Amino acid sequence: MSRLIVVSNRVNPPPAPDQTDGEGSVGGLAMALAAALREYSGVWFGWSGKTTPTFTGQLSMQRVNGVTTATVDLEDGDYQEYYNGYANKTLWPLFHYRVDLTAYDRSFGEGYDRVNKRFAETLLPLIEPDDVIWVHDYHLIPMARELRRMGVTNRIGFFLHIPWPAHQLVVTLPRHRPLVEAMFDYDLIGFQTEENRHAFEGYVTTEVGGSAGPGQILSAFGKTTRAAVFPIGIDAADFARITDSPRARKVYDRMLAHSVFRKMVVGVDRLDYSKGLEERLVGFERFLHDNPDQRSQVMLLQIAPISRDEVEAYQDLRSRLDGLIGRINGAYAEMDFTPIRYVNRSYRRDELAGVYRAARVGLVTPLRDGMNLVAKEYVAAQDPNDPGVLILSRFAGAARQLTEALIINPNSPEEISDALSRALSMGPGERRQRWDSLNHTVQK
Ligand code: ADQ
Repeated sequence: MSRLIVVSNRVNPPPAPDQTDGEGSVGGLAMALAAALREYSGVWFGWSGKTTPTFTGQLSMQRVNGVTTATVDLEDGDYQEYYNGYANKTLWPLFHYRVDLTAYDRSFGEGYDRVNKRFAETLLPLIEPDDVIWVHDYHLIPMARELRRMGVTNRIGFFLHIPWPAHQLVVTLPRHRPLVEAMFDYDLIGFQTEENRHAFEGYVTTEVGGSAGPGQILSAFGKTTRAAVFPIGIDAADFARITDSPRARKVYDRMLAHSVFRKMVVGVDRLDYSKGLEERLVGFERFLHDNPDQRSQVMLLQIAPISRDEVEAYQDLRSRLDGLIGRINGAYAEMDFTPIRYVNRSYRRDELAGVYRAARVGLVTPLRDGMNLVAKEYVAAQDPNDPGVLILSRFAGAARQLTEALIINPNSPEEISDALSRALSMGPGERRQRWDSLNHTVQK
């Protein structure tokens, strides 16, 4: 059997379900890969999370929870230009439709190419002839190009965890063409949704005169690749299992005890501008304003671990959120109660499961999201006899699959407010019916 070599920016060995999540392991990619990597023998290669004054290319190999990891340190300048720069200040905002936050510095693009080349050179000695290489996400788009240049002929696949944006956005990148050409060095490209795949195909056919053939084959730049849709899932059975664990039950009991007879609405997101946190809070504020009779019966728990804190846009968001939450709590709090509980830390998976289960409503309102695994985790953690209601943004990839959620436009505070009213008053029959269908999808 051929080995699997997974390449991603960060390497997070599969966490045991009861393992405390460290800062680095919060994120959808880590959780999703953990499940896949347990099944295959192979290597997980990427950045160690550490930096050094100059690049050494020194590989550090470890075996953790049944998976071999191989990591390399980044040079300080590379970290700024590749990671904080091109990945998190250029591609991330642009691919989430935030042209206003996108930085187009040339040095970032150069750092990005340099790091991809360095990663490829470091990985090269580990590759055996039959290995299948699977590269993840927007940090590493040129990885296959660099490997091909070094003569690697193995099968290489790529999965994009974030959206592929509309053509008009892609072309705002000064070097969009080489970036897309680099995608054609993969044998297979995976997208989260048909909409994303379609946008990619649109770029290829209209911008560079490529063609789309049968079997999802795309041809351009004198090369062919296959571009298909593979919506990412969660290990749903495992998630349902940990929801039943003693730790999860304890958290569940604690949440009920501390919600003082109120129904809990929960949000769980990395603190990121793509997640629509401000819009969610304004929607909740609108709900409190429009429903005075409900004010004493509901509370919002927002868990938002700090993310990419070296990037200014994230610091700005954080202070805006602090202000907004202060304002809403100031206006609607009682002496013994605040409507919004806001927490900036990570939790263990089993603890999160208990929180999800204790919440009558899961409120997931990204402005753009490749998929959104929190929506799926919320569903998987519900009590089949008394499930909660998922409110989900139409702009999350997950909305294409989880059609029985209450689907909303997060830009509209009224829609969020109305969906909250509806969810909080929904009877057990409708809740069960919707959940059965959602859970079927998540399990599948
Ligand atoms: P993310 O943007 O990180 O992922 P998401 O898919 O919601 O978003 O995954 C977040 C993960 O982090 C979930 O597993 C969640 O449980 C975990 N998490 C969040 N807050 C936590 C906390 N406080 N403590 C512990 N764990 C926490 C990217 C893309 C998504 C895509 C995934 C997978 O942006 O669109 O769904 O990759 O492809």
